Amino acid sequence: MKFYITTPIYYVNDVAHIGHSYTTIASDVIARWKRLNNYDVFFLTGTDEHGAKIDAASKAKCKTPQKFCDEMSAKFKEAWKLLDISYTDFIRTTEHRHLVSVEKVIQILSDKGLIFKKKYESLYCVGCERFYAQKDLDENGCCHLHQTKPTLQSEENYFFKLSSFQNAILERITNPNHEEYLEIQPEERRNEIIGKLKLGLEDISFSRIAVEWGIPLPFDKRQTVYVWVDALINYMTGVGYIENENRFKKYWPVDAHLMAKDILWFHSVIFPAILMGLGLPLSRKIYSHGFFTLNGSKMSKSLGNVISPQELVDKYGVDAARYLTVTLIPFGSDGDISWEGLTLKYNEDLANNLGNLVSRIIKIAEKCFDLHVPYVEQNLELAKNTSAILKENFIVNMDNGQLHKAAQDLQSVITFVNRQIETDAPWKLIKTDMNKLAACIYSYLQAVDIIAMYLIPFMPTISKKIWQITGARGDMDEVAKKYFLDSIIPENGFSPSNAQLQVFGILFPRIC
Ligand code: ME8
Repeated sequence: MKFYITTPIYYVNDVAHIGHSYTTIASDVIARWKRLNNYDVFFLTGTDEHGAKIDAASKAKCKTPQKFCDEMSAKFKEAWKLLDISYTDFIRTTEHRHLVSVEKVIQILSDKGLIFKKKYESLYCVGCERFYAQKDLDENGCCHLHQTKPTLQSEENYFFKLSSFQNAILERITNPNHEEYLEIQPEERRNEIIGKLKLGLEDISFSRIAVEWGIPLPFDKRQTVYVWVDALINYMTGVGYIENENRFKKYWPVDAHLMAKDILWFHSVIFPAILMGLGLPLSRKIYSHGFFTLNGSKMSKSLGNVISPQELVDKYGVDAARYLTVTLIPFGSDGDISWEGLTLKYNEDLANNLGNLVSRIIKIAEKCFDLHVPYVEQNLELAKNTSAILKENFIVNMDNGQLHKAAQDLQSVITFVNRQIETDAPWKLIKTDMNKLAACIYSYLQAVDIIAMYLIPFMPTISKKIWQITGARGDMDEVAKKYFLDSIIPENGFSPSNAQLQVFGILFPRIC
């Protein structure tokens, strides 16, 4: 089965910070989880490079827009490499393949009579790259997100007949039995969209006359395509809309879009309308997470108020940075991030719980059996219980994008195994019953192997390290794929008796 997942394409006027990282790591965790569950995954991310905002940012740096975009887009790629993001493709809206796609989409919509010319006057926020009605602004007439006053713009533009799709979109968002049901998570956000949709839809301008840095309309080269329309089409270009028809047929439609709530409207209303206009199937699911502040303030590079991927990795290491970023704030809620909060979670979940579990088992195995636990009895009870608990909760939470809950499930099971060790008190068995001690360690190792397989999506490198430490057999990804397919624990366990265990430095050193 195929699974097509996307992040937003990020504006290149900014560099990646923990907000962008959250969406991208969350998408990566889901993509890796689906791969482990034997899906053929296409994972798309990229950069949004046209429009007035990028044009202005490039001018401020005295660079041509293209050069500016090349440099900034490369920085996003570097950030995702650093965070071990396993994307299938990285789309840039200034690529030729995208230009061809956008031209084609606009031409089809125009040929179908869905595009018309109209004189228009409204308030435009360059930060959001969108028009606002006065009622959408705050009491000072400012945009809620940027806290700036939109400027009045008056143009003759090409409009899209968005209003004609109102009922069709409502039907697809509200009726789970509709064959093109578009699921929006969480419920609260879905209800907001439905409420807004019920108020009615106005036709929307699809072109700009005053913005040069964009893709010219195929039928009127004096105007460029509105940057949001250009941007949404990336999801089609990325899987080969024009350049690779077979690939497009294989992966379309999108199975999961991830983003924050700021851009949900575009994905749940404008994009579906474009797809319906083109006669293409709609995306299946949208996960919309909350918006994060840092120490109570908006994150912004110019305010010096950001946490960058590099800072995260320097402090916690790659895998811990990934884990902390996506599990600190409950999915769907807004939240405030701080270094203190991240470090607290690091120490609790990783140093004290997971790291301690692996280290105490290996220490006893080293001390008593020189890292080869002899064959005595293959007790898989603990592994079976671990497996059962995770199977029940973790899978559902992952499928609902509730990554913080899936991580809590993992933590509970790690605590469960740690408690079992307390109950068995293996340090007392050293003096009384070496056979029982060997059986206990064997059983802990199998439970840790199961935990490590569930950890793969969050911590692709450390999970493999744990697999080596416990002397587990076979290529971990392959073993995990088989295990997730049939949930069967091999008769001899994953780490056989007498396997060579490995000592290691501290997996997660405590941070003060
Ligand atoms: O909107 N908290 O790009 P963008 C949580 N180019 N998530 C955050 C965040 C924060 N403080 N800051 C950024 C655009 N994000 C368009 C998208 S898609 C066809 C076009 C994340 O660079 C979050 O995913 O402003 C949010 O939706 C996205 O970055 C906005 O990125």
